[in-house]
Amino acid sequence: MKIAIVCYPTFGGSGVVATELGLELAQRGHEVHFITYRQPVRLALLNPNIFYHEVNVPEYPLFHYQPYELALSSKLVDMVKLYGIEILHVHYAIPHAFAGYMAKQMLKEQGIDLPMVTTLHGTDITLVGNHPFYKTAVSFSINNSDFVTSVSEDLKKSTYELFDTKKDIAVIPNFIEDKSDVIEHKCRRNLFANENERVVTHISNFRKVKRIQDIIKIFFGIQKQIPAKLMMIGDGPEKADAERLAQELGIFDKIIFFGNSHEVDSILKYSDLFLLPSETESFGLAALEAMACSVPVISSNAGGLPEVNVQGITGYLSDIGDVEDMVTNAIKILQNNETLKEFKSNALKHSKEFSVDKIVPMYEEIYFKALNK
Ligand code: GMT
Repeated sequence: MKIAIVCYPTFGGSGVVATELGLELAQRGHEVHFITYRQPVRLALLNPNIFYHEVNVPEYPLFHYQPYELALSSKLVDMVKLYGIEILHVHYAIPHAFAGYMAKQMLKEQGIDLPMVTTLHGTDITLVGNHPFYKTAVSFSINNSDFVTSVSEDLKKSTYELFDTKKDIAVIPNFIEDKSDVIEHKCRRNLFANENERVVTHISNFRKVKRIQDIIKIFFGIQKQIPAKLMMIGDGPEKADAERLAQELGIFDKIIFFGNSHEVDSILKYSDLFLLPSETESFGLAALEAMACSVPVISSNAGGLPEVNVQGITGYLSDIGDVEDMVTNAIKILQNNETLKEFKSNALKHSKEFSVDKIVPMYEEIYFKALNK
């Protein structure tokens, strides 16, 4: 099949899922065209089945806001015609599904029927999409997609609760590739932590929903009882406040702020615990990435997290903001080597439920249906 993928090219989860999906589809012999404003961070182009088409939005002083959707929908039409693309798969409803709909309409006028699959990722529904300024257009885009998928049961439920739609939504969980060949660099661990210290890690875009202050507070509680270091990977608006809080609590020297890193897997490989106390999380791909590297998870029980992190098996879940409970649970996991080993092994085992081989065929099935509808 010839598939166009539209996504955000940044470090965010939806862009990562879309890129990994495209790469996997290309491995399986499909022709994949990424259409977005910058080359996705995880996209390597050394594959004859992978194409990247950049959407350019020329700056024009008359426009207070440059019309990205217009440029995207035009590019989609041009690329579909040039390459004979058969399916459009948009990740993150805003504004991709809306631009996709416009492209569909333009193509229809030219006798081309382009089926559109929209994958909802979370904040496009629960935070941004739900804003009254966007809601009407998001409802419209969902209702006018040929197929809609969501990354968790919880997100599906929220979509029905928040939007005026009766559209069938197929739940296709996020997936993770096998990480067994990622090498555990003992020497790199030694750069940041002593032998006797546990390594606790967090990865995100440091937005408010991630409750970054809770992470610092949880770590504060952990290191009072067990020698530990905290690895903070990612960047975003909450980082400065987190650094300040760490200083106030006197633990700044026990925390490494890496910023956005391409070393995520290798850091996870030497981590002992992953923290994700988010306010809302449709799925929690970062938690799954941690589990695939044998790292148990302390998370909140928000959104789709209970579909990923299994209470008492792969980690623990607590109510949002219950820092004390999260510290207690973290200590339960970290306090002795035997328990830690068991949680690590459970985390890895459970991550296999979300393997590429189990999940990617679910998307292929939707594409076949879309082509034959
Ligand atoms: O919040 C993020 O981490 C970024 C955001 C995005 O749109 O890229 O992530 C959302 O999509 C991910 C991939 O499906 C999910 O794993 C995240 O849980 C989801 N974020 C939220 O729902 C807050």
